[in-house]
Amino acid sequence: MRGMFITCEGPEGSGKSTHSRRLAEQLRACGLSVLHTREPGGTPTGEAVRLLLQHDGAGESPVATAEVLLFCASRAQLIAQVIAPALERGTWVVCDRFTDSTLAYQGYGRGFDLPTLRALNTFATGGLVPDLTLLFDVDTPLGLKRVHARTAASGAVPADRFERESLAFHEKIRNGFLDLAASEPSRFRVLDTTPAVDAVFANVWKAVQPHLPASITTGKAVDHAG
Ligand code: T5A
Repeated sequence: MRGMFITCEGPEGSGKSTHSRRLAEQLRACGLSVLHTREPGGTPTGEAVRLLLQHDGAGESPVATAEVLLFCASRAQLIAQVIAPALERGTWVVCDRFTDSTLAYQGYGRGFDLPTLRALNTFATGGLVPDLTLLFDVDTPLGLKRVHARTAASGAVPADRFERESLAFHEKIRNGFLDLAASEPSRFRVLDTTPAVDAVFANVWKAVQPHLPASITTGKAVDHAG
């Protein structure tokens, strides 16, 4: 049986990376074969593209059109090399960002029209659509505060190109994601990540549980203490 394809989306600092990793662990604890991956990245080509996009790895910032195409290039490689084969062999895939990020950041954020971006997404993915999309939503200043605290704590790593964008840009992204979720309620589940991580994860699990195979009734809890 084909695996389930779950994407985790949201603005900066919403906690999608934290919760997508934890979701993958919890699903594995239920006995499922699970692949956790991310965009941009997830393949050698994708990780090279990530460096170009986030840290001006070529020594210059990509122009907005090149930015769209680079995200799509990373996505095409990830689908062909990793996601499609995994789903085909029955592995569940949890992906940290996917096509909705292009609509939110390059569409609502940068101002490209959504039909063009949707066509490019379809070209890159061959039409693959997630079975379930978890939208991690947080008040914009709180999300940015979390990201800045993490950057400060890590010392060496400078804020990336997107993290340096204005508050107004990040507000557009957040509202864009909420619009996308409202337009496709059967695919999206919106999760407020203002509460502490454990409380948010309980809601993540509630959203995913109905999709578990009938043979799996309850997952062995993963101990996150320490
Ligand atoms: N992008 C991506 C596009 O523009 N177009 C596209 O098509 C795609 C695919 C990717 C960038 O590329 C852009 C969007 C992004 O700007 P990235 O490094 O992957 O860059 O950045 P993000 O995806 O934004 O990842 P972040 O790690 O910055 O944010 P997350 O995943 O939302 O946050 P996370 O889980 O790492 O948490 C951030 C901090 O908050 C804490 C965590 O411990 C961590 O320190 N935290 C919480 N603290 C308190 N309570 C909670 N509930 C918390 N949840 C997390």
